[in-house]
Amino acid sequence: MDIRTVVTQPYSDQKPGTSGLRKKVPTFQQPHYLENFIQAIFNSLEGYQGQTLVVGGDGRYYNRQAIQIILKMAAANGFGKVMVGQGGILSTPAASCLIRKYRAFGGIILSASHNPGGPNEDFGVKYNISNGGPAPEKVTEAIFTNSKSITEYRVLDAADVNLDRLGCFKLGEMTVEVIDSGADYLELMQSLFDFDRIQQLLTGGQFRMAMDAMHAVTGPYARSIFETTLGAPAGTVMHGVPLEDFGGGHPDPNLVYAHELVELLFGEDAPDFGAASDGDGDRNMILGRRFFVTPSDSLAVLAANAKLVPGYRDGLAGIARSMPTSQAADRVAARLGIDCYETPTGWKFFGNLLDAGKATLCGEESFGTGSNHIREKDGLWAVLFWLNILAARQESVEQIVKEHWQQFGRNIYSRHDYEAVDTERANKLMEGVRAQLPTLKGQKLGSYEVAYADDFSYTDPVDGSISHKQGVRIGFTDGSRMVFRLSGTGTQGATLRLYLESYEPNIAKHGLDPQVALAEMIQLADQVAQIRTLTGMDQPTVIT
Ligand code: VG1
Ligand code: CO
Repeated sequence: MDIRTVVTQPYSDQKPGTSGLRKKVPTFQQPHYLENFIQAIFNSLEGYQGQTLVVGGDGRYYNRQAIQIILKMAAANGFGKVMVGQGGILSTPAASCLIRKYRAFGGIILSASHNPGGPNEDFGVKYNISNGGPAPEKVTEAIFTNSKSITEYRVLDAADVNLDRLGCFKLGEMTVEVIDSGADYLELMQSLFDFDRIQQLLTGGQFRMAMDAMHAVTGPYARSIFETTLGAPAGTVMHGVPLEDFGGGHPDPNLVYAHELVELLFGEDAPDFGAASDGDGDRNMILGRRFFVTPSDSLAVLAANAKLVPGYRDGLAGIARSMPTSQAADRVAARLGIDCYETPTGWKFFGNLLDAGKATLCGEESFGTGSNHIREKDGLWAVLFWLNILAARQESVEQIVKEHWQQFGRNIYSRHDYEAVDTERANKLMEGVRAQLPTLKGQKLGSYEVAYADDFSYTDPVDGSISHKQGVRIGFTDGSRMVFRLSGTGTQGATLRLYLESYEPNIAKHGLDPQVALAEMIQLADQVAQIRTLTGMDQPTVIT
Protein backbone atom coordinates (compact mmCIF):
# COMPACT_ATOMS: atom_id res chain seq x y z
CA MET A 1 0.00 0.00 0.00
CA ASP A 2 1.20 3.42 -0.93
CA ILE A 3 0.49 5.69 1.99
CA ARG A 4 2.13 9.06 1.79
CA THR A 5 2.72 11.37 4.71
CA VAL A 6 2.66 14.92 3.41
CA VAL A 7 4.29 17.77 5.30
CA THR A 8 2.00 20.77 5.64
CA GLN A 9 1.59 24.18 7.31
CA PRO A 10 -1.48 25.06 9.34
CA TYR A 11 -4.07 27.58 8.16
CA SER A 12 -5.41 29.86 10.85
CA ASP A 13 -8.99 30.21 9.57
CA GLN A 14 -10.43 26.71 9.81
CA LYS A 15 -12.90 27.43 12.59
CA PRO A 16 -16.22 25.68 11.99
CA GLY A 17 -19.25 27.99 12.22
CA THR A 18 -22.93 27.32 12.88
CA SER A 19 -22.81 24.35 10.53
CA GLY A 20 -19.31 23.23 9.57
CA LEU A 21 -16.47 25.02 7.77
CA ARG A 22 -17.70 27.24 4.92
CA LYS A 23 -15.41 29.12 2.59
CA LYS A 24 -15.21 30.18 -1.02
CA VAL A 25 -14.18 27.38 -3.41
CA PRO A 26 -10.80 29.05 -4.21
CA THR A 27 -10.01 29.00 -0.48
CA PHE A 28 -10.66 25.27 -0.36
CA GLN A 29 -8.55 24.81 -3.52
CA GLN A 30 -5.42 26.27 -1.91
CA PRO A 31 -2.67 23.68 -1.56
CA HIS A 32 -3.40 21.29 1.35
CA TYR A 33 -6.37 23.37 2.60
CA LEU A 34 -9.01 20.66 2.40
CA GLU A 35 -6.50 17.94 3.35
CA ASN A 36 -5.48 19.86 6.50
CA PHE A 37 -9.07 20.19 7.63
CA ILE A 38 -9.90 16.54 6.96
CA GLN A 39 -6.79 15.41 8.84
CA ALA A 40 -7.70 17.78 11.68
CA ILE A 41 -11.07 16.05 11.88
CA PHE A 42 -9.47 12.60 11.99
CA ASN A 43 -6.87 13.77 14.54
CA SER A 44 -9.62 14.90 16.87
CA LEU A 45 -11.37 11.51 16.82
CA GLU A 46 -10.52 8.33 18.65
CA GLY A 47 -11.29 4.70 17.93
CA TYR A 48 -12.22 4.89 14.27
CA GLN A 49 -9.73 2.27 13.07
CA GLY A 50 -11.56 -0.30 10.98
CA GLN A 51 -14.86 1.59 11.39
CA THR A 52 -17.27 2.94 8.77
CA LEU A 53 -17.51 6.54 7.59
CA VAL A 54 -20.39 7.93 5.51
CA VAL A 55 -19.41 10.49 2.87
CA GLY A 56 -21.48 12.53 0.43
CA GLY A 57 -22.47 16.02 -0.53
CA ASP A 58 -25.04 18.24 -2.16
CA GLY A 59 -23.42 17.99 -5.59
CA ARG A 60 -22.12 21.53 -5.69
CA TYR A 61 -18.95 22.51 -7.52
CA TYR A 62 -15.85 20.73 -6.06
CA ASN A 63 -17.98 17.95 -4.52
CA ARG A 64 -16.48 15.14 -6.59
CA GLN A 65 -12.86 16.29 -6.26
CA ALA A 66 -13.24 16.68 -2.51
CA ILE A 67 -14.74 13.21 -2.16
CA GLN A 68 -11.81 11.59 -3.98
CA ILE A 69 -9.39 13.31 -1.59
CA ILE A 70 -11.44 12.30 1.47
CA LEU A 71 -11.65 8.66 0.34
CA LYS A 72 -7.88 8.42 -0.08
CA MET A 73 -7.28 10.10 3.27
CA ALA A 74 -9.80 7.86 5.05
CA ALA A 75 -8.01 4.81 3.60
CA ALA A 76 -4.61 6.13 4.69
CA ASN A 77 -5.89 6.88 8.20
CA GLY A 78 -7.24 3.39 8.80
CA PHE A 79 -11.01 3.53 8.31
CA GLY A 80 -12.38 0.09 7.42
CA LYS A 81 -15.06 1.25 5.06
CA VAL A 82 -16.54 4.35 3.49
CA MET A 83 -20.13 4.39 2.30
CA VAL A 84 -20.53 7.04 -0.35
CA GLY A 85 -23.66 8.13 -2.21
CA GLN A 86 -23.76 7.41 -5.95
CA GLY A 87 -22.24 10.28 -7.89
CA GLY A 88 -21.05 11.65 -4.55
CA ILE A 89 -24.63 12.71 -3.77
CA LEU A 90 -26.16 12.55 -0.30
CA SER A 91 -28.60 15.02 1.14
CA THR A 92 -27.78 16.03 4.70
CA PRO A 93 -30.81 14.13 6.12
CA ALA A 94 -29.98 11.06 4.01
CA ALA A 95 -26.42 11.08 5.38
CA SER A 96 -27.75 11.28 8.92
CA CYS A 97 -30.11 8.39 8.20
CA LEU A 98 -27.25 6.23 6.85
CA ILE A 99 -24.91 6.93 9.77
CA ARG A 100 -27.60 5.75 12.18
CA LYS A 101 -28.89 2.81 10.20
CA TYR A 102 -25.47 1.29 9.46
CA ARG A 103 -23.98 2.26 12.82
CA ALA A 104 -21.20 4.21 11.18
CA PHE A 105 -18.55 5.91 13.28
CA GLY A 106 -19.47 9.24 11.70
CA GLY A 107 -19.86 11.07 8.44
CA ILE A 108 -18.46 13.88 6.37
CA ILE A 109 -21.03 16.00 4.54
CA LEU A 110 -19.87 18.34 1.81
CA SER A 111 -22.17 21.30 1.57
CA ALA A 112 -22.53 24.99 2.13
CA SER A 113 -26.27 24.45 2.35
CA HIS A 114 -28.25 27.46 1.08
CA ASN A 115 -25.16 29.42 -0.03
CA PRO A 116 -24.61 29.67 -3.81
CA GLY A 117 -22.27 27.17 -5.53
CA GLY A 118 -19.79 27.38 -8.41
CA PRO A 119 -16.07 27.97 -9.02
CA ASN A 120 -16.13 31.29 -7.16
CA GLU A 121 -18.94 30.56 -4.75
CA ASP A 122 -19.17 28.57 -1.54
CA PHE A 123 -18.10 25.10 -0.45
CA GLY A 124 -18.32 23.51 2.97
CA VAL A 125 -17.35 20.51 5.07
CA LYS A 126 -19.24 19.26 8.09
CA TYR A 127 -18.46 16.37 10.41
CA ASN A 128 -21.30 14.35 11.94
CA ILE A 129 -20.91 12.02 14.90
CA SER A 130 -22.21 8.49 15.41
CA ASN A 131 -25.73 9.59 16.40
CA GLY A 132 -25.99 11.03 12.88
CA GLY A 133 -25.99 14.63 14.07
CA PRO A 134 -23.63 17.58 13.64
CA ALA A 135 -20.57 17.43 15.84
CA PRO A 136 -21.18 19.26 19.14
CA GLU A 137 -19.08 22.27 20.06
CA LYS A 138 -16.48 20.31 22.02
CA VAL A 139 -15.71 18.30 18.86
CA THR A 140 -15.67 21.31 16.50
CA GLU A 141 -13.38 23.11 18.95
CA ALA A 142 -11.02 20.13 18.99
CA ILE A 143 -10.99 20.12 15.18
CA PHE A 144 -10.15 23.83 15.11
CA THR A 145 -7.38 23.36 17.69
CA ASN A 146 -5.92 20.52 15.64
CA SER A 147 -6.11 22.57 12.44
CA LYS A 148 -3.96 25.29 14.02
CA SER A 149 -1.06 22.99 14.82
CA ILE A 150 -1.19 20.43 12.04
CA THR A 151 2.17 19.49 10.50
CA GLU A 152 1.34 16.53 8.26
CA TYR A 153 -1.49 14.52 6.77
CA ARG A 154 -1.81 11.00 5.41
CA VAL A 155 -3.13 10.11 1.98
CA LEU A 156 -3.17 6.96 -0.14
CA ASP A 157 -1.65 7.14 -3.61
CA ALA A 158 -4.29 5.46 -5.71
CA ALA A 159 -6.48 5.99 -8.74
CA ASP A 160 -9.82 7.72 -8.33
CA VAL A 161 -12.83 5.57 -7.41
CA ASN A 162 -15.70 5.43 -9.92
CA LEU A 163 -18.44 7.12 -7.91
CA ASP A 164 -21.11 6.46 -10.51
CA ARG A 165 -21.16 2.64 -10.32
CA LEU A 166 -22.95 1.00 -7.43
CA GLY A 167 -21.01 -1.67 -5.57
CA CYS A 168 -17.94 -2.32 -3.42
CA PHE A 169 -14.43 -1.36 -4.40
CA LYS A 170 -11.07 -1.63 -2.64
CA LEU A 171 -8.99 1.41 -1.90
CA GLY A 172 -5.83 0.04 -0.30
CA GLU A 173 -7.16 -2.04 2.57
CA MET A 174 -10.34 0.00 2.90
CA THR A 175 -13.65 -0.85 1.23
CA VAL A 176 -15.55 1.84 -0.63
CA GLU A 177 -19.23 1.04 -1.06
CA VAL A 178 -21.04 3.22 -3.56
CA ILE A 179 -24.68 3.11 -2.51
CA ASP A 180 -28.03 4.26 -3.84
CA SER A 181 -28.34 7.79 -2.44
CA GLY A 182 -32.06 7.57 -1.74
CA ALA A 183 -33.20 4.01 -1.00
CA ASP A 184 -32.63 3.96 2.77
CA TYR A 185 -34.08 7.43 3.16
CA LEU A 186 -37.24 6.48 1.25
CA GLU A 187 -37.66 3.43 3.46
CA LEU A 188 -37.38 5.61 6.57
CA MET A 189 -40.01 8.03 5.25
CA GLN A 190 -42.33 5.10 4.49
CA SER A 191 -42.00 3.94 8.07
CA LEU A 192 -43.17 7.33 9.41
CA PHE A 193 -45.93 8.52 7.09
CA ASP A 194 -49.16 7.15 5.69
CA PHE A 195 -48.01 6.77 2.08
CA ASP A 196 -51.32 5.22 0.97
CA ARG A 197 -53.31 8.17 2.18
CA ILE A 198 -50.88 10.69 0.73
CA GLN A 199 -51.01 8.81 -2.57
CA GLN A 200 -54.80 9.07 -2.60
CA LEU A 201 -54.51 12.80 -2.02
CA LEU A 202 -51.97 13.28 -4.80
CA THR A 203 -53.72 11.10 -7.37
CA GLY A 204 -57.36 11.87 -6.55
CA GLY A 205 -57.59 14.67 -9.09
CA GLN A 206 -58.65 17.29 -6.50
CA PHE A 207 -55.29 18.30 -5.13
CA ARG A 208 -52.17 19.62 -6.84
CA MET A 209 -48.73 20.25 -5.44
CA ALA A 210 -45.48 21.77 -6.68
CA MET A 211 -42.09 21.04 -5.18
CA ASP A 212 -39.14 23.28 -6.02
CA ALA A 213 -35.83 21.46 -5.60
CA MET A 214 -33.94 24.60 -6.69
CA HIS A 215 -31.48 22.56 -8.83
CA ALA A 216 -30.04 21.23 -5.60
CA VAL A 217 -29.69 17.85 -3.94
CA THR A 218 -33.38 17.28 -3.20
CA GLY A 219 -34.29 16.82 -6.88
CA PRO A 220 -33.67 13.07 -7.22
CA TYR A 221 -35.09 12.35 -3.74
CA ALA A 222 -38.23 14.37 -4.40
CA ARG A 223 -38.82 12.82 -7.82
CA SER A 224 -38.46 9.32 -6.44
CA ILE A 225 -40.77 10.02 -3.48
CA PHE A 226 -43.50 12.22 -4.99
CA GLU A 227 -43.54 11.19 -8.63
CA THR A 228 -42.37 7.57 -8.72
CA THR A 229 -43.58 6.28 -5.35
CA LEU A 230 -46.61 8.47 -4.59
CA GLY A 231 -47.81 8.87 -8.17
CA ALA A 232 -47.84 12.67 -8.44
CA PRO A 233 -47.73 13.77 -12.10
CA ALA A 234 -44.35 14.17 -13.80
CA GLY A 235 -43.27 17.79 -13.45
CA THR A 236 -44.52 18.06 -9.87
CA VAL A 237 -40.86 18.52 -8.95
CA MET A 238 -39.49 21.74 -10.45
CA HIS A 239 -35.77 22.34 -11.02
CA GLY A 240 -35.23 18.69 -10.18
CA VAL A 241 -31.81 18.19 -11.75
CA PRO A 242 -28.97 19.00 -9.34
CA LEU A 243 -26.47 21.39 -10.93
CA GLU A 244 -22.99 22.28 -9.69
CA ASP A 245 -23.95 25.95 -9.51
CA PHE A 246 -27.66 25.43 -8.71
CA GLY A 247 -28.47 27.15 -12.00
CA GLY A 248 -26.81 30.33 -10.73
CA GLY A 249 -29.33 30.82 -7.91
CA HIS A 250 -29.30 30.80 -4.15
CA PRO A 251 -30.69 27.39 -3.16
CA ASP A 252 -32.41 29.00 -0.20
CA PRO A 253 -36.10 28.14 0.20
CA ASN A 254 -37.63 31.46 1.19
CA LEU A 255 -39.94 34.01 -0.41
CA VAL A 256 -37.04 35.85 -1.99
CA TYR A 257 -34.97 33.09 -3.54
CA ALA A 258 -37.68 30.55 -4.35
CA HIS A 259 -39.53 33.22 -6.32
CA GLU A 260 -40.62 30.97 -9.18
CA LEU A 261 -42.48 28.72 -6.78
CA VAL A 262 -43.88 31.74 -4.97
CA GLU A 263 -45.17 33.22 -8.25
CA LEU A 264 -46.82 29.90 -9.06
CA LEU A 265 -48.51 29.56 -5.67
CA PHE A 266 -49.65 33.18 -5.62
CA GLY A 267 -50.71 33.21 -9.28
CA GLU A 268 -53.84 32.29 -11.22
CA ASP A 269 -54.99 28.69 -10.89
CA ALA A 270 -52.38 28.06 -8.20
CA PRO A 271 -51.70 24.54 -6.89
CA ASP A 272 -53.01 23.67 -3.41
CA PHE A 273 -49.63 23.09 -1.88
CA GLY A 274 -46.09 24.24 -2.61
CA ALA A 275 -42.78 23.39 -1.02
CA ALA A 276 -39.11 24.08 -1.58
CA SER A 277 -35.88 22.76 -0.18
CA ASP A 278 -32.32 24.08 0.08
CA GLY A 279 -28.90 23.11 -1.30
CA ASP A 280 -28.38 20.10 0.96
CA GLY A 281 -32.03 19.17 1.51
CA ASP A 282 -32.37 19.92 5.19
CA ARG A 283 -34.55 23.05 4.95
CA ASN A 284 -38.13 23.45 3.80
CA MET A 285 -40.54 26.19 2.88
CA ILE A 286 -44.27 25.44 3.01
CA LEU A 287 -46.83 27.34 0.97
CA GLY A 288 -50.56 26.96 0.55
CA ARG A 289 -52.54 28.52 -2.27
CA ARG A 290 -51.74 32.23 -1.87
CA PHE A 291 -50.53 31.54 1.63
CA PHE A 292 -47.08 31.45 3.25
CA VAL A 293 -46.48 29.41 6.40
CA THR A 294 -43.68 30.84 8.53
CA PRO A 295 -41.25 28.14 9.67
CA SER A 296 -42.06 28.95 13.30
CA ASP A 297 -45.77 28.42 12.66
CA SER A 298 -45.01 25.28 10.69
CA LEU A 299 -43.27 23.72 13.71
CA ALA A 300 -46.23 24.61 15.92
CA VAL A 301 -48.78 23.21 13.45
CA LEU A 302 -46.82 19.96 13.00
CA ALA A 303 -46.65 19.56 16.76
CA ALA A 304 -50.35 20.24 17.25
CA ASN A 305 -51.28 17.73 14.53
CA ALA A 306 -48.64 15.09 15.15
CA LYS A 307 -51.16 12.50 16.29
CA LEU A 308 -52.55 12.34 12.75
CA VAL A 309 -49.23 10.95 11.52
CA PRO A 310 -48.44 7.26 12.08
CA GLY A 311 -44.83 7.79 13.19
CA TYR A 312 -45.95 10.22 15.92
CA ARG A 313 -49.30 8.72 16.85
CA ASP A 314 -48.13 7.94 20.38
CA GLY A 315 -47.51 11.60 21.12
CA LEU A 316 -44.48 13.80 21.56
CA ALA A 317 -41.94 13.63 24.38
CA GLY A 318 -41.18 17.33 24.02
CA ILE A 319 -40.52 20.10 21.53
CA ALA A 320 -37.30 22.03 21.04
CA ARG A 321 -36.77 25.26 19.14
CA SER A 322 -33.84 27.56 18.61
CA MET A 323 -33.95 30.73 20.67
CA PRO A 324 -34.79 33.13 17.80
CA THR A 325 -37.63 30.87 16.61
CA SER A 326 -41.06 32.21 17.58
CA GLN A 327 -42.78 31.02 20.73
CA ALA A 328 -45.72 29.54 18.80
CA ALA A 329 -44.45 26.03 19.56
CA ASP A 330 -44.26 26.82 23.29
CA ARG A 331 -48.01 27.37 23.31
CA VAL A 332 -48.63 23.99 21.73
CA ALA A 333 -46.26 22.32 24.19
CA ALA A 334 -48.09 23.95 27.09
CA ARG A 335 -51.43 22.72 25.74
CA LEU A 336 -50.04 19.20 25.29
CA GLY A 337 -48.49 19.28 28.74
CA ILE A 338 -44.98 18.58 27.45
CA ASP A 339 -41.67 20.43 27.80
CA CYS A 340 -40.44 22.99 25.31
CA TYR A 341 -36.67 23.58 25.13
CA GLU A 342 -34.98 26.72 23.89
CA THR A 343 -31.54 26.13 22.36
CA PRO A 344 -28.96 28.29 20.58
CA THR A 345 -29.10 28.55 16.79
CA GLY A 346 -27.80 25.47 14.94
CA TRP A 347 -29.00 21.89 14.76
CA LYS A 348 -26.07 20.56 16.81
CA PHE A 349 -27.78 21.76 19.99
CA PHE A 350 -30.78 19.46 19.46
CA GLY A 351 -28.71 16.24 19.38
CA ASN A 352 -28.50 15.67 23.13
CA LEU A 353 -32.20 16.41 23.68
CA LEU A 354 -33.16 13.94 20.95
CA ASP A 355 -30.72 11.27 22.17
CA ALA A 356 -32.02 11.61 25.72
CA GLY A 357 -35.63 11.27 24.56
CA LYS A 358 -36.50 14.73 25.88
CA ALA A 359 -37.68 16.12 22.54
CA THR A 360 -39.42 14.55 19.55
CA LEU A 361 -39.87 17.54 17.23
CA CYS A 362 -37.35 20.34 16.71
CA GLY A 363 -37.39 23.47 14.63
CA GLU A 364 -35.69 26.69 13.68
CA GLU A 365 -37.10 29.88 12.20
CA SER A 366 -34.60 29.50 9.34
CA PHE A 367 -36.82 27.00 7.50
CA GLY A 368 -35.56 23.98 9.44
CA THR A 369 -37.79 21.33 10.96
CA GLY A 370 -37.05 17.79 12.04
CA SER A 371 -37.60 15.04 14.55
CA ASN A 372 -36.02 12.16 16.38
CA HIS A 373 -36.10 10.04 13.19
CA ILE A 374 -32.61 11.36 12.41
CA ARG A 375 -30.31 13.99 13.92
CA GLU A 376 -30.54 16.69 11.23
CA LYS A 377 -33.31 18.92 10.08
CA ASP A 378 -35.10 17.35 7.16
CA GLY A 379 -36.78 19.20 4.29
CA LEU A 380 -38.67 16.37 2.59
CA TRP A 381 -39.72 14.93 5.93
CA ALA A 382 -41.45 18.25 6.69
CA VAL A 383 -43.15 18.24 3.28
CA LEU A 384 -44.41 14.68 3.84
CA PHE A 385 -45.56 15.59 7.35
CA TRP A 386 -47.64 18.44 5.91
CA LEU A 387 -49.03 16.21 3.15
CA ASN A 388 -49.98 13.61 5.73
CA ILE A 389 -51.84 16.24 7.77
CA LEU A 390 -53.54 17.65 4.64
CA ALA A 391 -54.60 14.15 3.61
CA ALA A 392 -55.97 13.41 7.07
CA ARG A 393 -57.78 16.71 7.63
CA GLN A 394 -58.95 17.39 4.06
CA GLU A 395 -58.63 21.13 4.64
CA SER A 396 -56.45 23.71 2.95
CA VAL A 397 -53.10 24.89 4.31
CA GLU A 398 -54.61 28.32 4.96
CA GLN A 399 -57.57 26.87 6.86
CA ILE A 400 -55.31 24.73 9.01
CA VAL A 401 -52.99 27.61 9.94
CA LYS A 402 -55.83 30.05 10.58
CA GLU A 403 -57.61 27.55 12.78
CA HIS A 404 -54.34 27.09 14.62
CA TRP A 405 -54.12 30.84 15.26
CA GLN A 406 -57.71 30.89 16.48
CA GLN A 407 -56.89 28.21 19.00
CA PHE A 408 -53.50 29.43 20.15
CA GLY A 409 -53.26 33.06 19.09
CA ARG A 410 -50.80 34.22 16.48
CA ASN A 411 -47.10 34.81 17.07
CA ILE A 412 -46.46 37.43 14.41
CA TYR A 413 -42.93 37.00 13.23
CA SER A 414 -40.31 38.31 10.84
CA ARG A 415 -36.56 38.12 10.32
CA HIS A 416 -34.57 40.94 8.75
CA ASP A 417 -31.13 40.10 7.36
CA TYR A 418 -28.45 42.66 6.59
CA GLU A 419 -25.94 40.77 4.49
CA ALA A 420 -22.30 41.47 3.65
CA VAL A 421 -21.90 44.14 6.31
CA ASP A 422 -18.37 45.24 7.10
CA THR A 423 -17.27 42.91 9.93
CA GLU A 424 -15.92 45.66 12.16
CA ARG A 425 -19.13 47.67 11.89
CA ALA A 426 -21.24 44.61 12.61
CA ASN A 427 -19.20 43.85 15.72
CA LYS A 428 -19.48 47.46 16.82
CA LEU A 429 -23.26 47.26 16.43
CA MET A 430 -23.46 44.13 18.57
CA GLU A 431 -21.17 45.63 21.20
CA GLY A 432 -23.33 48.75 21.22
CA VAL A 433 -26.45 46.73 21.99
CA ARG A 434 -24.65 44.60 24.58
CA ALA A 435 -23.47 47.72 26.37
CA GLN A 436 -27.10 48.80 26.89
CA LEU A 437 -28.28 45.47 28.30
CA PRO A 438 -27.68 46.17 32.00
CA THR A 439 -29.81 49.34 31.92
CA LEU A 440 -32.65 48.36 29.58
CA LYS A 441 -34.79 46.40 32.00
CA GLY A 442 -37.86 48.36 33.12
CA GLN A 443 -37.32 51.07 30.49
CA LYS A 444 -40.11 52.22 28.20
CA LEU A 445 -39.35 51.92 24.50
CA GLY A 446 -42.19 53.47 22.51
CA SER A 447 -45.36 51.70 23.63
CA TYR A 448 -43.36 48.74 24.97
CA GLU A 449 -41.77 48.13 28.35
CA VAL A 450 -38.61 46.03 28.60
CA ALA A 451 -39.10 42.92 30.75
CA TYR A 452 -35.61 41.50 30.25
CA ALA A 453 -32.52 42.18 28.18
CA ASP A 454 -29.67 39.68 28.00
CA ASP A 455 -27.13 37.82 25.92
CA PHE A 456 -28.47 34.29 25.58
CA SER A 457 -26.46 31.58 27.35
CA TYR A 458 -27.45 27.94 27.11
CA THR A 459 -26.72 25.17 29.55
CA ASP A 460 -27.28 21.82 27.91
CA PRO A 461 -29.66 19.92 30.23
CA VAL A 462 -28.06 16.59 29.30
CA ASP A 463 -24.30 17.12 29.53
CA GLY A 464 -24.17 20.48 31.33
CA SER A 465 -22.02 22.13 28.67
CA ILE A 466 -22.47 25.91 28.46
CA SER A 467 -22.58 28.06 25.31
CA HIS A 468 -22.31 31.81 25.78
CA LYS A 469 -23.10 34.80 23.58
CA GLN A 470 -25.75 33.09 21.49
CA GLY A 471 -27.73 36.20 20.60
CA VAL A 472 -28.88 39.38 22.30
CA ARG A 473 -32.52 39.40 23.35
CA ILE A 474 -34.72 42.23 24.41
CA GLY A 475 -38.08 40.99 25.69
CA PHE A 476 -41.11 43.14 26.48
CA THR A 477 -43.79 42.83 29.12
CA ASP A 478 -46.46 41.84 26.55
CA GLY A 479 -44.40 38.84 25.38
CA SER A 480 -42.98 40.54 22.27
CA ARG A 481 -39.26 40.45 21.68
CA MET A 482 -36.44 41.34 19.37
CA VAL A 483 -33.23 39.35 18.96
CA PHE A 484 -29.94 40.40 17.40
CA ARG A 485 -27.22 38.01 16.30
CA LEU A 486 -24.51 37.65 13.71
CA SER A 487 -24.65 34.75 11.29
CA GLY A 488 -22.15 31.92 11.61
CA THR A 489 -22.59 30.53 8.09
CA GLY A 490 -21.70 33.43 5.79
CA THR A 491 -18.47 33.71 3.84
CA GLN A 492 -18.49 37.41 3.03
CA GLY A 493 -18.23 40.08 5.73
CA ALA A 494 -20.85 39.72 8.44
CA THR A 495 -24.59 39.17 8.29
CA LEU A 496 -26.73 40.79 10.95
CA ARG A 497 -29.95 38.97 11.73
CA LEU A 498 -32.74 40.83 13.48
CA TYR A 499 -35.59 38.62 14.66
CA LEU A 500 -38.91 40.23 15.60
CA GLU A 501 -41.88 38.70 17.29
CA SER A 502 -45.12 39.85 18.86
CA TYR A 503 -48.11 37.93 20.14
CA GLU A 504 -51.61 38.66 18.85
CA PRO A 505 -54.51 36.88 20.57
CA ASN A 506 -57.12 39.01 18.75
CA ILE A 507 -58.49 37.03 15.79
CA ALA A 508 -59.59 40.23 14.04
CA LYS A 509 -55.93 41.22 13.70
CA HIS A 510 -54.61 37.86 12.45
CA GLY A 511 -54.76 38.95 8.83
CA LEU A 512 -52.23 41.77 9.29
CA ASP A 513 -49.06 41.88 7.24
CA PRO A 514 -46.24 41.14 9.73
CA GLN A 515 -44.22 44.13 8.47
CA VAL A 516 -47.15 46.37 9.39
CA ALA A 517 -47.91 44.64 12.67
CA LEU A 518 -44.23 44.82 13.67
CA ALA A 519 -43.57 48.33 12.33
CA GLU A 520 -43.03 49.96 15.71
CA MET A 521 -40.67 47.21 16.85
CA ILE A 522 -38.70 47.49 13.60
CA GLN A 523 -38.23 51.16 14.28
CA LEU A 524 -37.27 50.55 17.93
CA ALA A 525 -34.69 47.98 16.87
CA ASP A 526 -33.08 50.58 14.65
CA GLN A 527 -33.13 53.08 17.48
CA VAL A 528 -31.49 50.63 19.93
CA ALA A 529 -28.90 49.19 17.55
CA GLN A 530 -28.33 52.08 15.12
CA ILE A 531 -28.73 49.58 12.29
CA ARG A 532 -29.09 52.00 9.43
CA THR A 533 -26.27 54.23 10.57
CA LEU A 534 -23.82 51.45 11.32
CA THR A 535 -24.55 49.16 8.37
CA GLY A 536 -24.98 52.03 5.94
CA MET A 537 -28.05 50.23 4.62
CA ASP A 538 -31.54 51.69 4.45
CA GLN A 539 -33.27 48.35 4.35
CA PRO A 540 -32.55 44.71 5.05
CA THR A 541 -31.24 42.66 2.11
CA VAL A 542 -33.63 39.81 2.85
CA ILE A 543 -36.88 39.77 4.83
CA THR A 544 -38.38 36.41 5.74
C1 VG1 B 1 -28.19 29.61 9.70
C2 VG1 B 1 -29.54 29.53 10.40
C3 VG1 B 1 -29.56 28.40 11.42
C4 VG1 B 1 -29.19 27.09 10.72
C5 VG1 B 1 -27.86 27.25 10.01
C6 VG1 B 1 -27.49 26.02 9.21
O1 VG1 B 1 -27.19 29.90 10.64
O2 VG1 B 1 -29.84 30.76 11.01
O3 VG1 B 1 -30.80 28.35 12.03
O4 VG1 B 1 -29.10 26.04 11.65
O5 VG1 B 1 -27.92 28.35 9.10
O6 VG1 B 1 -28.50 25.69 8.31
P1 VG1 B 1 -26.60 31.39 10.86
O7 VG1 B 1 -25.48 31.25 11.85
O8 VG1 B 1 -26.16 31.86 9.51
O9 VG1 B 1 -27.74 32.21 11.36
V1 VG1 B 1 -28.07 24.95 6.85
O10 VG1 B 1 -29.46 24.54 6.07
O11 VG1 B 1 -27.01 26.04 6.33
O12 VG1 B 1 -27.19 23.57 7.28
CO1 CO C 1 -29.13 23.25 4.61
